[in-house]
Amino acid sequence: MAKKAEDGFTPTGKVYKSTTLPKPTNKNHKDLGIKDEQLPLIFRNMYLQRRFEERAAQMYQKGKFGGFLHLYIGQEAVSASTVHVLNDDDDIISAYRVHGMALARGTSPNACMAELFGKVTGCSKGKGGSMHFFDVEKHFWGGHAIVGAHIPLGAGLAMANKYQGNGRIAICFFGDGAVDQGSLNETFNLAQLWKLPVIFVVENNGYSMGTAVERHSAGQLHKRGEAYDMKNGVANGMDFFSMVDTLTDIAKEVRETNEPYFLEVKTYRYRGHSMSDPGNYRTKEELVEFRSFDPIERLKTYMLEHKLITKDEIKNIEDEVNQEVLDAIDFAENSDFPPASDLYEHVYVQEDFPFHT
Ligand SMILES: Cc1ncc(C[n+]2csc(CCOP(=O)(O)OP(=O)(O)O)c2C)c(N)n1
Repeated sequence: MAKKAEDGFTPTGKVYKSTTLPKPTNKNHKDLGIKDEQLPLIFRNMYLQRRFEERAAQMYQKGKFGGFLHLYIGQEAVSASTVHVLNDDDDIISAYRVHGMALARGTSPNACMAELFGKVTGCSKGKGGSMHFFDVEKHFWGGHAIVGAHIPLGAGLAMANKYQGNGRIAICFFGDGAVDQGSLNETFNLAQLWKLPVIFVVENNGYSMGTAVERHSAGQLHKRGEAYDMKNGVANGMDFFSMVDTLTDIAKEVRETNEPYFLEVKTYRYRGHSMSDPGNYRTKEELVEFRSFDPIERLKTYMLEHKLITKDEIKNIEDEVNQEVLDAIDFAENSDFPPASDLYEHVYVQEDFPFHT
């Protein structure tokens, strides 16, 4: 007789543990070539990402804007390290949990907040909203809401770079929910076959909506690369230094060899999938555990312990950022909605070829 269905097939009501983090690097900032004076700026940016989103959530709850709002809170070390390691003209493309990455890349909080509010001053002219932040001048290519759909675009950016011989690489982020999409497998095949300079990064934050990763994906995610002979590895996404350590080596290698790499970043999102998600699928203990690895607190403690900053200086940075975010809200509130005549504008790329400059 056939065996009765068990976990993974029949709903059990069991709460699954999500990600287990790999050990953080032993290297300090000097080992990683990070200058003393850079650290407060990195901290500032990570804090900006956090504060921006906390306020965005508040504005959403006040009904200042609608649609979806997916917060990146907890994952800020991933965006900050990416921007730290990559060159400014390397291409970044991401999924829909995207505010942190845009702010890390340098899109202004004003343009980001205005985008949430659907205002014409937003980074996508108010037409994208939360999931579709874009900043082409900063080589930031969004902001894509259909799970897995932008993975081929990431390879496309890399292909354009290789074709033009400009030395740039592309980095393409997606969530663990995207690893089982056909688009990933088709893209991996061509990226490896055509030797495209792209880093694929799965931000494994433990859950795809409310489904724990071990319930939706078989095996270790990064090993999916092995089927295509693609180099792959794992990094601790809750620790800025670990991410810098790993990404520096990968970026160097991808740039030199023109070969793709698949990195699994183990991280955690503190908030629900979106604003309407109460997160009943995980335990309070798990949340507390991951909060103890908080990437921003970790960097703050490191700087204090190494006497790279004082408590007063930290407070000044935090006050400054808090004000910057409040100013962004004012800016967004006082901006106009796009005119109706804009409806058919900017919905397709420019006419001149090649599109990717
Ligand atoms: C093709 C497709 N199927 C379903 C959805 C609905 N959906 C939106 S987000 C999501 C889960 C994605 O989870 P993950 O990729 O792990 O990203 P995370 O939210 O954890 O950052 C799903 C199923 C979608 N947007 N696109």
